[in-house]
Amino acid sequence: MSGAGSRGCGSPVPQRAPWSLVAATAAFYLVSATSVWTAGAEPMSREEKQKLGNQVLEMFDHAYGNYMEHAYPADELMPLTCRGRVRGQEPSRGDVDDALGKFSLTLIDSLDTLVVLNKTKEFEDAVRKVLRDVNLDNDVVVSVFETNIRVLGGLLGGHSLAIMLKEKGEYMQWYNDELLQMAKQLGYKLLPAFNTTSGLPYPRINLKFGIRKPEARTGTETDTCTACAGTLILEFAALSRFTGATIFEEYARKALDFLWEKRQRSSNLVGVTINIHTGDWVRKDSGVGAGIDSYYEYLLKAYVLLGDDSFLERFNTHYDAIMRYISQPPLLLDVHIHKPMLNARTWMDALLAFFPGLQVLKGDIRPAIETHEMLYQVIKKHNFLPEAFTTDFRVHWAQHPLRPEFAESTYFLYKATGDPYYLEVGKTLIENLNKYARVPCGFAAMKDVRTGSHEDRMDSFFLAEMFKYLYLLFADKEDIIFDIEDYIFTTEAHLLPLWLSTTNQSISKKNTTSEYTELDDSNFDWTCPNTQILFPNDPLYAQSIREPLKNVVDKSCPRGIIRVEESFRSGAKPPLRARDFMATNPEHLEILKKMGVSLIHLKDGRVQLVQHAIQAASSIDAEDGLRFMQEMIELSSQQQKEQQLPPRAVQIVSHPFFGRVVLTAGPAQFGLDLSKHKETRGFVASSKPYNGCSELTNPEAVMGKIALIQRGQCMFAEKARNIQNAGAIGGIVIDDNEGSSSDTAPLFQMAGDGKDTDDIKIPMLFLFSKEGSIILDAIREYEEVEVLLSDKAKDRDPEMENEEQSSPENDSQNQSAEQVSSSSQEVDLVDQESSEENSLNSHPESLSSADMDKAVSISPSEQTSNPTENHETTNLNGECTDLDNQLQEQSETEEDSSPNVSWGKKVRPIDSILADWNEDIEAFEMMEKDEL
Ligand code: DMJ
Repeated sequence: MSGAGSRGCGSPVPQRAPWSLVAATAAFYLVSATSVWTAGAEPMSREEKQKLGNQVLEMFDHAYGNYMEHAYPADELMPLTCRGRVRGQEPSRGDVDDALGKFSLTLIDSLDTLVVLNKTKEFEDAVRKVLRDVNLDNDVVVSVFETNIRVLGGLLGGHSLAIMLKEKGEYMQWYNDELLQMAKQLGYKLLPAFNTTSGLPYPRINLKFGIRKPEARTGTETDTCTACAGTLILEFAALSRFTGATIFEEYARKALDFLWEKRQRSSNLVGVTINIHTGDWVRKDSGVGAGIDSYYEYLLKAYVLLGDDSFLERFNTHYDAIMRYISQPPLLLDVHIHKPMLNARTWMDALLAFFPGLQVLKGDIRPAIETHEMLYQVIKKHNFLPEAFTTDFRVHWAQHPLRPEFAESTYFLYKATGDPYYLEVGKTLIENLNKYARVPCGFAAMKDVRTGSHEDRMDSFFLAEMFKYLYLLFADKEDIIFDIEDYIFTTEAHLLPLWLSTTNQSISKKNTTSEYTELDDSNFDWTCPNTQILFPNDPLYAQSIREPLKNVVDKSCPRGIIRVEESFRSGAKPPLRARDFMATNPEHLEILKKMGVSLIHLKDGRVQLVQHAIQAASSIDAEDGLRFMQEMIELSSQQQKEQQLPPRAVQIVSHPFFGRVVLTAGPAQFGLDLSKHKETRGFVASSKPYNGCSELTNPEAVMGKIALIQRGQCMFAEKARNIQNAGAIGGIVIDDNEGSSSDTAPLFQMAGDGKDTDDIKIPMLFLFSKEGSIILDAIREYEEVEVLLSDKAKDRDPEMENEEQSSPENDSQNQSAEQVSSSSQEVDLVDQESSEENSLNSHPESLSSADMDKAVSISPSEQTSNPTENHETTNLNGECTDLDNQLQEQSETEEDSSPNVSWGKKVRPIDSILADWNEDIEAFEMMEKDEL
């Protein structure tokens, strides 16, 4: 360990020091913790660890097996419809699809996972398939970043372990660097992206045609994210060092050098997006999550892998800034790079969950434990980490695409502390994945952690990362066929051997700058070596740090918001706060003008704000304008959310679905409110006429059932009345727009007809055509289909699951299911069939600070209200309001919020179900206040 410590502090570079850093850190902690552990979390027996490890293997088989059987050679598995996702054959999901290059992405991303999981035979087969089937020359535009971390990284990880196995003498004896050759081919395909004056790569490239040719359909972009430009060095340097072709490492270093030069000099922070031609920061907000995350990760890991001190010095400089401004333990909050005491937002994204793991590598354990603990409590509240959550731990973006970052940090914290608590955390992750995300054909991403609804999506990183980290968490050294500490994990958890640090070093040290900030170690306890916290003698060290935070999510006053207010008090606030703005106040208009913000009155009564920084009176006024616009965006989006009804769930509960398929449904502004009343359960029946626009001719068929009605030709309320008159207990309106899906269209709420709709007593939900066809297909196949309409999916009955697992129909159970995915989190459009009084809500949340020269539209009623006062747990004076009791009550009732409802044939007495559900209703009402 002394080698690691002295190395990190700038003494001569020992040849294999980086290796020592990784291996020795982990080893020390394991020894100290396992030998003297006395109290705290109970140690986990070897049997239990093995059992959990085996469970991970079984889960991997389920995911990988279904991919290979039903999706391969497509890039990804669509686990609800049980088929491959082929780009161009599915509705576009926007940027997410840029990871798909028709190169069997999931197979390549899974290669080294197979070896880690001791599936050597399967690895050998998989490599043969890659060599036989994968084409890297497709006419498809892909993300340079994603292709690098997933495909180049996957090929290099596969190569690294292939040569390791070959050397062992049993497997892969035929292997002759073929994966490396493919990696090199791909590397050359990515190089044209670097043809910019800055050396920062274009964000996208056409695998066949490169960048510029007209047929490339790319090369016109001006911006890229910092992580996109700064997450290449590990793969590119490994490629150079494996092959001797230095150009790759040179290009990646040049991009990193440029980013380093462009850091904001007074704060030492970087923004989220940068202009690849001018180097100007396009988005000047800065955090450790989306858009920046792996830039920091790669600086530290580049030092570990390549033995180049300049990377460590850069990392330390940034880390110092992160800990000064962004880290507000246990929170990590984005700030502005020029005014780093000013928070840029009041929510955090799920990607930052990797950061505690990186802090472990850095040796700064205390904040790692704190942030990890906070994240774990968010997970315990919502089963998964939502894509974004507020500083008071409400859901901000409700999706969860089975991201591995939290598992990654859990693994590294366990390695560092040896605290069995982290094994229990891993066990919870496994349980939640099996309980909520497992479907018959793989694991489905969560579309909404609140409703438990699924998305027809299983990203390749789930196999590349999640199973690796979970398996390693429970594995002892002898469970893995090689020494994991001889390797470093890339951001996609691909393994690169540390011996590369001493191979083909010819280009090390070129192009490095020497401007580093002299850090004043005296004020910080994250200096290196950190004797204070790196070698805690107390085996209960981690627990003692977690203890004060044990109720942070449910009970404490979020510090981030206080800090926003403090920073405003300290003079960084814009002269006019968004919440105070009144479009009729001449003084306000004058201030706006000074800040370069103009006001446009739209015909529909809304006003639109547009900022042109160059029109501001001074650069300070321009910055004030920027902050004002950001505040306005947050305010406006908050208000929109308040006006929206949350999405609802349609859960198919009858055989052979048993509650496993959960469809996201749009609510209605009339009829029974499912968030306030118990859910409605019943068999479905199509109404006649199908559009439900006149008296039903088949009342006997829909009586006591949930009627299916097609959208169109009359108002939603009219349909509801007609099915209600026929005796239906609920209705599902299915979109008549064929192929529509919540993948590609935002959900909306069905509006009334402008008249009194109190007479409508039954619940009504809306499904897009693809989701609706899942139910229609099920009727065709199984005739009797029972569904549950609710605001949140219910747990499945374990007994039913057992029955189901032994059923031969298990495999086909879900194959008729259709896509339920969406990248949009919004539920705010009012249907075109609604009355004119219901105007469309705008989508200010889709504006980022990068869009500042665009516009924010606000409705007149929004101009003076103050949502912050209603919802944040800190009031505007920065004082903590007392929500403790309310939250306590909520957490108590939440314990029981998922009763075991019987799906399918087995029926519980209605009284018992009602008793359970009444508790749920109370809990949900409480939750609704808090987060929906
Ligand atoms: C992975 O592809 C990589 O970890 C990347 O750096 C960001 N996160 C995704 C998974 O969430």
